[in-house]
Amino acid sequence: MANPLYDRLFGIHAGKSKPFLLLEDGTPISYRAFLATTAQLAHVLVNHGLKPDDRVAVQVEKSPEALALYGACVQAGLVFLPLNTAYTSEELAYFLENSGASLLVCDGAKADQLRLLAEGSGVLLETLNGGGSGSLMGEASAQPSTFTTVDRDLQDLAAFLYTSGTTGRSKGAMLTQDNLLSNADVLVDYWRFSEEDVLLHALPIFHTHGLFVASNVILAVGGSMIFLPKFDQDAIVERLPQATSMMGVPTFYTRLLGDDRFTKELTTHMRLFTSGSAPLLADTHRQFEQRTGHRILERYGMTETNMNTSNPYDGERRAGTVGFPLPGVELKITDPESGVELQKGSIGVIEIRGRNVFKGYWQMPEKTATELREDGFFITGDMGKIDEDGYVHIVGRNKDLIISGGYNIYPKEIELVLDEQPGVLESAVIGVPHTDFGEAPLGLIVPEKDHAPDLDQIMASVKQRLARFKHPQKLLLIDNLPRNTMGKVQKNILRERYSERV
Ligand code: MLC
Ligand code: AMP
Repeated sequence: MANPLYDRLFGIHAGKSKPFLLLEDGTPISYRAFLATTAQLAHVLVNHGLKPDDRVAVQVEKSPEALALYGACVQAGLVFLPLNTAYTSEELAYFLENSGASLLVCDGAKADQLRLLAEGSGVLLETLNGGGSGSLMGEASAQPSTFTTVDRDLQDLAAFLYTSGTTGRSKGAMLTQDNLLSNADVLVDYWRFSEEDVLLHALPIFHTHGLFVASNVILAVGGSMIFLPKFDQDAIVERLPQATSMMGVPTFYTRLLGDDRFTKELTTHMRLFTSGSAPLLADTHRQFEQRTGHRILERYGMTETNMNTSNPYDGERRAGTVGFPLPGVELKITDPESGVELQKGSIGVIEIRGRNVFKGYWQMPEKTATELREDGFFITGDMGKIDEDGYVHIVGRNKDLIISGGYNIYPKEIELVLDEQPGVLESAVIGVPHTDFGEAPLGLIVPEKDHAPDLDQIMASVKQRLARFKHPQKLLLIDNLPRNTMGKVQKNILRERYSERV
């Protein structure tokens, strides 16, 4: 028996003195040291009585120790459940309750606030701060630096990543070892990663992009990562000369293009820039090429599927497209109503099948059944087409979703909060263009008859309950919501009417 994900991504690096992580201040962390921390953390987890398949919820700042905690969960056969640091206690309460997590690891600054919540749900609590201090590492430092890896099968669960839904309830996407490993292997080949690579890593590690696409790929080849706590333009400009490759969301690239220090000279040595998680404007693609001579390689993925398509490494990287289905990934375009496959060139829903596709939503068999077909195709909810040359284009979404700076926001979640407010009859949240984040939410409120809801009060309530990135840019009072004959709110009309009003 073995543990394929651990053995292939982590175990093979045992004893290596090569730097795995290069921290912001230049400190290198070798593979050997990283794996020792991983093993120590694995001991702490099992000493707490955690058993294979138990969930470990983690809401901490990005740090080497946080990444080692991912490795520790894999090594001990536990399910890693990373959470956006922006989530409020109310949001966190849902994730703990829904996932049935056994342990919550949080920042020390939030511990008092979360202790009650954790105790109430019978969840153990440990702290891990951005600098690596806290109770977790305190316990880990006393543990042996080797750990007997727990046996796992490729079909066993490795991670839960929560993704919001159109009903406003988040769903835990269950990802297996095979989902993660097969995708990492494909990306290594497709994007030509090798142990010579030094990836500039400025993404958060609580989502697919920063955790699986970036970190798993570098682990798979034994390369190095310049591991920045967050996207910081000064740090990027300073560290780019030491990197070979960088992965980002479109906001990274539009921000860099707005910086005079980001020159051709700074990037000449670079091998690869990739973009994903949100649409990269064709204009940004062109401007980037004009400035640096590099064509950004755009790819398309999802929490539920990891990476699906990519522009080619050697062939033409076409602006405004997400390239071709990756090897081993089947992609078809179907009619949104009938599910029948459409011909080349027609616009329909993108469906995906392959080893990359998740196992289903945790304890939501009905939701799983509506999105994951019995034949294995996953209905992404993205609208697209395949052109004459086989390139996939994403032209819109068949799901009510806003993507802001690469973070997903389901309007329903905000609408539920708005609808509860005094004097509010109903509401609609739409995505409007935002120069930095691509899109941002705007809240439209219809007051009850003869009421004048207090918008400041409502905004304060939203801020208390929902993560910062979900806060509407603005709230507007309007007379009524346009509806079609079926009674469905016509958000396209609202977008046309109010996009200019932010
Ligand atoms: C930060 N803020 C945001 C925001 N990020 N608001 C809306 N949308 C966002 N994405 C808030 C901050 O809290 C702050 O609030 C204010 O906006 C300005 O912050 P900032 O300092 O300018 O933002 P910054 O911290 O620099 O963050 C922006 C960012 C970050 C783009 C660098 O959001 C980011 O790293 N995004 C990457 C998301 C990602 O990894 N997605 C992958 C999902 S996986 P205040 O109140 O303090 O002013 C996936 C699958 C796939 O989608 O295909 O990859
Ligand atoms: P998430 O749930 O955070 O994994 O977000 C997945 C969604 O991001 C997809 O369903 C797409 O709508 C969007 N997405 C990811 N990559 C791209 C891309 N390159 N272009 C357009 N949309 C993208």
